[in-house]
Amino acid sequence: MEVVSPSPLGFRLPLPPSPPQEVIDFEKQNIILSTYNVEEPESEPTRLYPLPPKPRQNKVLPEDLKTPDNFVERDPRLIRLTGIHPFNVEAPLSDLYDEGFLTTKDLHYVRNHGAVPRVEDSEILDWTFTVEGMVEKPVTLTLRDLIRDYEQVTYPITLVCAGNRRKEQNVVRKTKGFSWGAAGLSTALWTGVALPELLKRAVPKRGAKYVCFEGADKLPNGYYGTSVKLSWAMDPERGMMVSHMMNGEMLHPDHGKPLRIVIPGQIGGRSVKWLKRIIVTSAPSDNWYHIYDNRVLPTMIDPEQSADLPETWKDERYAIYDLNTNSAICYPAHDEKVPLTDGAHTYKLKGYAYAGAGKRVTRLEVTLDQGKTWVLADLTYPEDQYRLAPEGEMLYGGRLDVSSREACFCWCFWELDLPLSQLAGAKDVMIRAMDDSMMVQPRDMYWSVLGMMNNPWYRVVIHKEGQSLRFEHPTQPALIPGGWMERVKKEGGNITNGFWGDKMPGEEAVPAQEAAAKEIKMVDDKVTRSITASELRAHDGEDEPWFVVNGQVYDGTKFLEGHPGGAASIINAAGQDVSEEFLAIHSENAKAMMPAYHIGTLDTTSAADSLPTPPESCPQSPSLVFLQPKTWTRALLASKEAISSDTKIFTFTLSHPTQQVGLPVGQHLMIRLRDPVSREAIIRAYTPLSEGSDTGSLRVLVKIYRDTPTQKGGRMTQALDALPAGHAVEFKGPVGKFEYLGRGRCAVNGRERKVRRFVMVCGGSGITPVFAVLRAVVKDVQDQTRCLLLDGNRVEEDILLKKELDGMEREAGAAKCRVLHTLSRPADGWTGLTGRMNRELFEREVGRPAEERDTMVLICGPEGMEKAARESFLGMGWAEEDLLFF
Ligand SMILES: Nc1nc2c(c(=O)[nH]1)N[C@H]1C(S)=C(S)[C@@H](COP(=O)(O)O)O[C@H]1N2
Ligand SMILES: [Mo]
Repeated sequence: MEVVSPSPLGFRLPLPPSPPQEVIDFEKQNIILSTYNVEEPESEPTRLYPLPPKPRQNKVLPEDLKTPDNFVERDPRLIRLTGIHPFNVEAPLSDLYDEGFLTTKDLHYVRNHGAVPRVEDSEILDWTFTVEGMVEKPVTLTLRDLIRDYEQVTYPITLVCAGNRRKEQNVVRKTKGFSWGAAGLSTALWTGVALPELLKRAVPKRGAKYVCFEGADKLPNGYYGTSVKLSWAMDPERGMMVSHMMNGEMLHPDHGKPLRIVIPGQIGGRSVKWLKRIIVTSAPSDNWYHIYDNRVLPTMIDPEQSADLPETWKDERYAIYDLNTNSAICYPAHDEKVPLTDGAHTYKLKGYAYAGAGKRVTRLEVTLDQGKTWVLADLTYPEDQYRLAPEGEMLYGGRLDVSSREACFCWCFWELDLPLSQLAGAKDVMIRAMDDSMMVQPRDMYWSVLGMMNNPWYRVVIHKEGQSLRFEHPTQPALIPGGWMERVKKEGGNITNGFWGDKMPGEEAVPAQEAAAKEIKMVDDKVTRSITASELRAHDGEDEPWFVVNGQVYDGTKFLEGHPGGAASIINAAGQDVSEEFLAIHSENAKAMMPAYHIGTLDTTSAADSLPTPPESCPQSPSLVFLQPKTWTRALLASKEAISSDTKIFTFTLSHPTQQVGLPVGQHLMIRLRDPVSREAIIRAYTPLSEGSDTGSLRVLVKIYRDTPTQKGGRMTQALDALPAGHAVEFKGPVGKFEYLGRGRCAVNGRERKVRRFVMVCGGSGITPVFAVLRAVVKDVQDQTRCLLLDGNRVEEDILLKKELDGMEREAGAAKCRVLHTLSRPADGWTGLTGRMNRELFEREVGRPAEERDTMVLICGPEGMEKAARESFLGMGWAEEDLLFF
């Protein structure tokens, strides 16, 4: 049931459905009524300031149905910057500009670090949040309290993501952030309570210096949270507010429904959505997202280094608060063509500009000769029209009285008419804005590891094509190709030479080859075939499995036999775009093999016939079996138990207590973790300790390779180690070419083989797949297979699962299960074998293969050990097919 106020502007302002006595209650609370039953603003002639355009009625989009955001209605025009989920989007730049000063919820950019918290309309007035920490009077408030007990205000505010224009940085050099175009900003009328009012009532204590905000969105590293200075938060001129309405409607779920912080003049990242806590503190927020996001580190720190610099990340001097001055050209749009012959003599260039910290953009200049001479553009500040509203003016139930405020909270627009002949005579057009502290946008980019606050002169290249001009922006958002930056780079230009990649006299071009040196070539240049998505989909099975990496189609048929990861992983990829996974787990050698399997390029021109987007991971799957071969499934980290100085057992909770792990003996699963800022995936294969039939939880033993002063540690293992309990991790499987079916029956790449004996050779954490097979043999008293395990380590403490191994030997008897440990650096008192896993050891303990060829050697360990084992066994007369490397 909805109570909707009729509005010629098209605002739909539903009252939360509630029992009748609640409605009566509402009527008493005329503030709430006036908040959600907004009177018609346009009918009054005094309103000379802009009001938002009519919003659309959107639907839940099909691509969102498979994600946790499957209840959020969205506008299909928004460009997704990080795949399907989480939702990070900007509008096409022209559409954003065309909406005018105020952006509808339809086209407002969205930056969600994770899933959108779900709050029903009927619950919003009961939403609670706290003001706590260093305050005399901590309180818990409902949204109802906030509306009833506090004065409401309405301000126009532009939010800008610190990543706005980041794609340009990514083209120069990949940063740890995804590729925003120039539409990562939007303006709306926000209604709520001024933050100083709330804080004043809570009474900050002496020594309090910061205000932290925390949202309800639980993310990989905790709830989203950040902080700002208390002195700013208390300053009415700064305009910080707690807001529950945007453009006269309750907040859209993507924008923080039902309650958020809105901070004018600062980067969007400080405006916490789905607000649950306001905490007054003496120190800046220690929230992970406050420290590892929204910062500009010094330019010489590269992505690899940055991983090792916790103190640098925590340095508050690098945290971004106020926006820097920035601007963009919106018209001419990218790829816009302007005929030179249709009689028009001038072209109107148009765009936006903004300054941070309440500052004002005081000039915008345009150059057609790369900065030698400049022309002033006309600036308009629609925001100023709100300052003229009469005293006490109300809008959407909030006081819109900004007449006394000098600060600028919004973007402004610039325009310049230029003769077409001048444009035709120039190779490019560039702009720069200046603010009221005379700071002017720089000519050169300041590249930094997160790629934030990018604000060099905005440059549009002019191409003369016959009787028309074609304009080329620097980049296009996300992975959309186009823009002069990528083009010039591909042509071998050095786009950071200070001249936009133009060759300077005496400057050598960067050979294109060298520019792309580190990228392994995965295509066969002779292949010219174009393959449609339906053709690809017809090859989604085991005969002729085709798959896509980076837009290229590969036929895996000839590699089913030889694939070290087993045929199954190719078959599971069939018919899909597996770029991310492929690139994350394959070595440069493996990538170099790809041209041999390249058969064509995926045709992406026909939208109707597009590839199904890879399914998102399932948060909770009702199915009986946890591991799914084609989709990632999530499980929550329940606990970490240290079993040695560098090894931990990670326990994950499955979707329900009776859900089975579902992993055949000898096979592996894949674990995927994502960097929460860059969204980059890390994927590795592990053999869990849990058996396939175990239910409810999954245990994985992981040796953590920590960074040392001389050597980089493991990315995955350190990331896993840093995970807090409660964090979701994604799994997929099974994978692997070997399976132990029991009682001597093995399958290698699906082909069955009988063995009487296993020789197991392993080192370090290589024990885990071997252990799974050994355990299966020992557990089944009918299984007659004999096993010899050779386990090599450095010192006794390094031996993983020693107790379990010794226990199995005792239980089965040494005739069936013999375990030998050898140590390369034994301590005094060690009674087992000593020395490395080498030919001598293998000759002594294993020797030549038997006549019957009834033995398989299972090998898993560090690269050097595996190599020594291969050479030794082949040297002793063993055949390649008797050796199995996990
Ligand atoms: N709780 C929460 N608040 C958040 C974020 C988030 O992921 N979670 N993203 C931040 C960032 S980086 C930006 S730029 C703005 C974007 O606000 P919008 O999505 O309403 O445009 O929200 C900020 N507030
Ligand atoms: Mo952001």
